[in-house]
Amino acid sequence: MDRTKTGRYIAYLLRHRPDAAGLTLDEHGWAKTEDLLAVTALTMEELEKIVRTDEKQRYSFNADKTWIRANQGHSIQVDVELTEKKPPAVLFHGTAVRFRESIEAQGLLPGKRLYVHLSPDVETALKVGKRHGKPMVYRVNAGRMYGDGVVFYLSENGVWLTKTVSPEYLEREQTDTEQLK
Ligand code: HQG
Repeated sequence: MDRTKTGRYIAYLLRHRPDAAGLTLDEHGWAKTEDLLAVTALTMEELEKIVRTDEKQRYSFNADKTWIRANQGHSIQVDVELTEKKPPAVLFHGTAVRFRESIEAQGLLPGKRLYVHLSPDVETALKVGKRHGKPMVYRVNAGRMYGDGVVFYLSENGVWLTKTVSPEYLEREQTDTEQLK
């Protein structure tokens, strides 16, 4: 497997389906490093390199590297001990144009994941949106949400997370998507 594919497989196992390879995660999302090495046929050096160089810093080891987990993005119920944090006044959410009607009626929902993922800048949000088709970006009035008592978390790898975003806090961001490609 090439490194991207291996990285995807690790994300799949650590966030969504550890059981697919007979792994178990503890309540905080940790898998035994030696078990992950066994099921991926990676050496420790290769796994360390993936963790170190992952472009989104998706994974963390514990201090002595005997355990590994995904920093965020889970669909299974684990408590990765996210840090509650006051968000910036504005955050962004990238999505696909085809979800617009539903999002503007229901707000942002976490879908299969545990949280709605929000980006600190438009460029990142656009990249996230492109994964789903023709992208569009919403500006999220995070400051007002926070003032209204909504809890935000910042993951180890800089993704802002919150349970849901109701439509009153959303505004379409006018971006020149061509220019930002
Ligand atoms: C959409 C990647 C209809 C939502 C990225 C999104 C991110 C609705 C899709 C991370 C909706 C869920 C997460 C509603 C939300 N009606 N559609 N009411 N509310 N949606 O993949 O945010 O590479 O679960 O807009 O960088 O796209 O995996 O979430 O389009 O940080 O590390 O439902 O995944 O990181 O899709 O992406 P996803 P996401 P990784």
